[in-house]
Amino acid sequence: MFIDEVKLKLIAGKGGDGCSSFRREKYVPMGGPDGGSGGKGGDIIFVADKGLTTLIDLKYSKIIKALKGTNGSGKKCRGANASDTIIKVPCGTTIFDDDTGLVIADLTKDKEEAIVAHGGRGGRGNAAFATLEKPAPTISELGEPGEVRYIKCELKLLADVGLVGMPSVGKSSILAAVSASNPKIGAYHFTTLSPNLGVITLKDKRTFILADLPGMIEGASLGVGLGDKFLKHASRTKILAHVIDMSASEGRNPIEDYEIIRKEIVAYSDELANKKEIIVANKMDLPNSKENLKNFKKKYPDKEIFLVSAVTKQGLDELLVYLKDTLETIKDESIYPESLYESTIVYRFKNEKPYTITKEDGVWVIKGEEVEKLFAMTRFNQEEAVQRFARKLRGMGIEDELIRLGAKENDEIEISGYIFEFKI
Ligand SMILES: Nc1nc2c(ncn2[C@@H]2O[C@H](COP(=O)(O)OP(=O)(O)OP(=O)(O)O)[C@@H](O)[C@H]2O)c(=O)[nH]1
Ligand SMILES: [Mg+2]
Repeated sequence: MFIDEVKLKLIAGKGGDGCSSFRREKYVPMGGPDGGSGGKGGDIIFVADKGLTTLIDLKYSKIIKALKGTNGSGKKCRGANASDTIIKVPCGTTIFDDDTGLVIADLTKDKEEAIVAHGGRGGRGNAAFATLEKPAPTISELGEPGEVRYIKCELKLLADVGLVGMPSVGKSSILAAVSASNPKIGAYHFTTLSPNLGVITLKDKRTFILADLPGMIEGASLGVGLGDKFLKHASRTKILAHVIDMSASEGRNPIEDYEIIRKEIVAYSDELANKKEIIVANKMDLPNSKENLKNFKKKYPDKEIFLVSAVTKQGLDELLVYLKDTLETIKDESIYPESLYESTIVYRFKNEKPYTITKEDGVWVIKGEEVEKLFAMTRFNQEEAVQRFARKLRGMGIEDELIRLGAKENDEIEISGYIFEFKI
């Protein structure tokens, strides 16, 4: 019901290119290969941060791109690895692969992290290709492209504070007065039929989520009125803000109202009954409120009571600051039981077959992550690199597969949009 959702394109960093170079020193005419490898491209890492409550910060960034690794250079200098790009999300964020719909990671606890898009490895420099048979290779690789992924982040919003109380006491009015949320307000009972959420931002920029729940009446715990459906929502909050119409409009009695709702809360569950509760005495702008408040305090001398008016906004700022301060003292564990979540899971799916070959308009089209990666990392202006490319294709069984499918010498082959001639 309250789901915050953001879709993003991730482009992890490309690896730095490898370098082809040979040692040049005085009096050493034929120095060996000394081209260094490129550095690794930056990963894109998602980290859970308990200071965040929504995905709003990500709403405006459609593409996230990580940095490229530095190229290798002569004297066997390895390029520097790029720093990773860190994206903070609230605890409880699930990250899906938007192409497959499968879960990539579930970040539930503070500081839990998952690498969602991997940076490419650095291309090897020619020094790395030297062997006994071939001590002076010229070949070097380009950096591996970073992983590109389309993802969806989803966050089931859990309210920190729930406004509970009888119908028409002003719960929705309070939410509307303190947040950008725009709930329906009405002078009749059960105006609110399903919970409304609002993000509260204090002057010092701290935030929390306030839920305006449907009105409760006698028998709610048994399903009367809107029933126990929203009592379940109340169970997942950290504080219950029990709203009382202190003006006793509609011929109400604030003490009775309080007792009826308390009875329902206690009947619903121990967990709910033991939850931190404060009393919000609303409609303090109306006559009779002061008198009723006096009686209420006499009956409940130890209760924490906040005097407010959703209409004049009196007392609301103090209420919000108190709620946030108190939230910070309540441990998360009581709300998010350990058993509800497994720890981070990161799934990676590899294609079963490393490549596919199709014939389109007389051209053999080869597709596949491995082949395309090999293509992207090959310097085609180097004779040795081209030979290695052909050797690798053969190693993957692509040559045999082409022959099996009926490919002939000099047929055209396409990889990553480039055309080659098939040589057997
Ligand atoms: N004078 C005055 N009227 C208020 C105040 N707060 C709410 N009201 C009025 O009380 C009526 C009910 O307000 P709502 O905010 O819809 O009450 P609710 O608790 O959300 O009601 P349900 O959704 O039916 O449970 C509306 O007519 C509001 O204008 C207040 O502080 N002072
Ligand atoms: Mg309402």
